[in-house]
Amino acid sequence: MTLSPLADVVTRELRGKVLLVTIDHAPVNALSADVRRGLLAAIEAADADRAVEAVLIVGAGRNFIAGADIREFGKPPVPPSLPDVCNRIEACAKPVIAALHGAALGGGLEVALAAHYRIAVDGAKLGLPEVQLGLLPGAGGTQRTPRLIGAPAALDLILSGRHASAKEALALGLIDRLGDSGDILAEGLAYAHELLAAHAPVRRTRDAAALNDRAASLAAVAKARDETAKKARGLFSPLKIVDAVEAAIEQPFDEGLKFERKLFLQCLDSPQRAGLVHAFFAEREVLKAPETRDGKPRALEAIGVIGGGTMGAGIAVAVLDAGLPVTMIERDEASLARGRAHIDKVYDGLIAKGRLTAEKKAATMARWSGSTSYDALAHVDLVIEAVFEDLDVKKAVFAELDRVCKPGAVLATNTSYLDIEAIAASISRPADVIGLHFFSPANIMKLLEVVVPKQVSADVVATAFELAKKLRKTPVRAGVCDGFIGNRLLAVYRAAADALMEDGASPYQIDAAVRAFGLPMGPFQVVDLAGGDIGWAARKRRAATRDPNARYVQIADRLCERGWFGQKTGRGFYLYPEGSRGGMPDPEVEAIIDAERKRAGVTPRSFTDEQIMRRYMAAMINEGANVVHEGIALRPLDVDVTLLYGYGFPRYRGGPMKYADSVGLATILADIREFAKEDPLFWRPSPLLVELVERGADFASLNTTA
Ligand code: 3H9
Repeated sequence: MTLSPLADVVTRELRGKVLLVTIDHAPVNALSADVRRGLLAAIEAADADRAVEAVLIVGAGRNFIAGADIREFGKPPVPPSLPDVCNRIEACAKPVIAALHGAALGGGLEVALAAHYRIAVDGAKLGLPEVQLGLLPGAGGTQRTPRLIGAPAALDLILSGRHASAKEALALGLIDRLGDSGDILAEGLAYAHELLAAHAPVRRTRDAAALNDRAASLAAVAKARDETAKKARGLFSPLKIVDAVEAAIEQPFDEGLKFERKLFLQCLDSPQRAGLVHAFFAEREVLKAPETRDGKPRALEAIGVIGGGTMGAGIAVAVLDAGLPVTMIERDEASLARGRAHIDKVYDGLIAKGRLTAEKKAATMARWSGSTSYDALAHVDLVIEAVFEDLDVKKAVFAELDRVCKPGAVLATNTSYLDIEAIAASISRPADVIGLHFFSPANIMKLLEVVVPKQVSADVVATAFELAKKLRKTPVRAGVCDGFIGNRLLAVYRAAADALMEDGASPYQIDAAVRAFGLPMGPFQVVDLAGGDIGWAARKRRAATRDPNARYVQIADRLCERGWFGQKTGRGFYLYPEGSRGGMPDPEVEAIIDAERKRAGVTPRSFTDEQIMRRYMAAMINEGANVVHEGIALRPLDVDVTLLYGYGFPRYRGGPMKYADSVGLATILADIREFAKEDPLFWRPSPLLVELVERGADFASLNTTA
């Protein structure tokens, strides 16, 4: 065996007449500089060595190649570039075969496309997911893919970023052969020897003919451009992808490659790429809470859910969908029937849309059982309580759980703000108590705040993270405080929005500015969707402890006093005429706001959308800094993931803390100090923000592994 002198992440070994080139760069064989150098050297060596008649490229471990090394983005480029490596592979005078298993994604698939023949085995995932990172395939993917499989299929693959199975890849013409054993090396070698025996020629994808029907290809581009313009919602790279594929049709291969490179570099430079790459790593980092290292997950075979309201039923559906059995507890038969009906409604909706069959529903519901007696929970491993938000009610539930649950059962509360420490302290096994804060609708929303009281055992936290994995949720570790991470930020940026409204901006302008920033809905639309009564109840609850000197905008209360709770009552901040889903501005609401301004002695002034967003984001970021400062969130990235997965924050901005870094913390702090001139109590700079600015540091510097 000859080891490459340059890097042992790529090894070379002559197997008969075939040079076996193995990429062995854990964890996922990403194409970092060493790998690129090793690949280039291997091809040079193959061309120079008369004993070599063909080259076989394989990946060691679970994947072929997961793509470019994402950690290199934004750093100075190190040669050789991936496009050069791919071109060199394609130019090899001897047949190059790529054998694909596991991930063959992004640059990994581009390496395979530069090879002359491709074989894959079951379980392989082929795709060009660059769009999800704000990029486009930048190593020939936009030029070779359409030449190989045609413009419509290439556009679909590149614009969606989805993974195709080996079987689909064969049908598309992306690979030549589907190996039927799981042994990728044996399959690859057998294929290489077969090609040699058949004197198979070097066959370059750049010369492939799938774009020969020029008119049809251009029509596909026009259609994709149209659809992308409608769907892209502020994203930069999708339209560049369409342009690059168009160049594959219009220009000679080498010109097309140059054009692709130019567009790739533009995407690489964009803040959206930085935001999306941050989100990619952040959503993996949140999984590494300290307790997941120290604790060992307990069994998770049977789950109990207390309460069959919207939340309880949503949680039950999430658990059932993960293949686990659920025992639901309600206080009487009628409530239990309502709980079951809530679950039926979710599944029947899917059946109506053709996304579920009646048989599948029946099989899923066979895992559901209900009872009005807590004794039915004696066997469960984990219980999630989702009853009325009242500390005494919850404590009564936990007393029952303490009585009936087996030793070691995890006892979780879905409270969104109550003191979990107090709940834990009220029973005999506080180390088993944890918060699992789901977001509504619980079977759809990806965020799960794992709220960790002081006395809880590490095993219980590890079990919560394991549950999140089974439910395909994104868990974020949070400490105990009013609102945890997400709702605590929400309360503050919502207060900033209320102040803006009383100071002169209309709720409709504020919502529009927030949407233009990239969120799907503005804060007042969210209130109307969730139900104004919920926030009203919380405000009344807090009234006694509210600082009498703090500004309190009463506009929402005036609407609630009229019974205008939003969509469910047909009006809130917006009007919802019969049958309409989107709201309409309501002149009566504007009149109420005017009256409130007068009552509060405020002379209304106008705000630009930019001024609105500066305040809105400064409030969010400042409170984000506070929750990190207090240890409620482990790191700024935990705040980012919470907002991305639970509150619709645009992924391409990476989250509020990443956004703050991109604006510059000194600018954010200067804004806060400016706003503080009007309301110093509300705009108190977070000590963490001040400290970071003084040190010239950013939030990213705190994003080390937990
Ligand atoms: C591209 O290719 C651009 C080119 O077109 C042009 C260039 C000129 N780089 O997800 P996991 C890490 S853009 C660096 O937990 P799984 C990951 O952070 C790229 N690191 O495993 C994690 O690290 P840690 C296009 C990477 O089995 C560890 O590997 N490619 C990369 O659930 C395990 O990851 C993509 O977008 C990378 N490319 O899933 C594919 N990928 O342990 C991105 C992963 O420290 N990757 N890591 O937390 C994936 O989709 C999944 O990771 C994959 C494995 C499906 C491969």
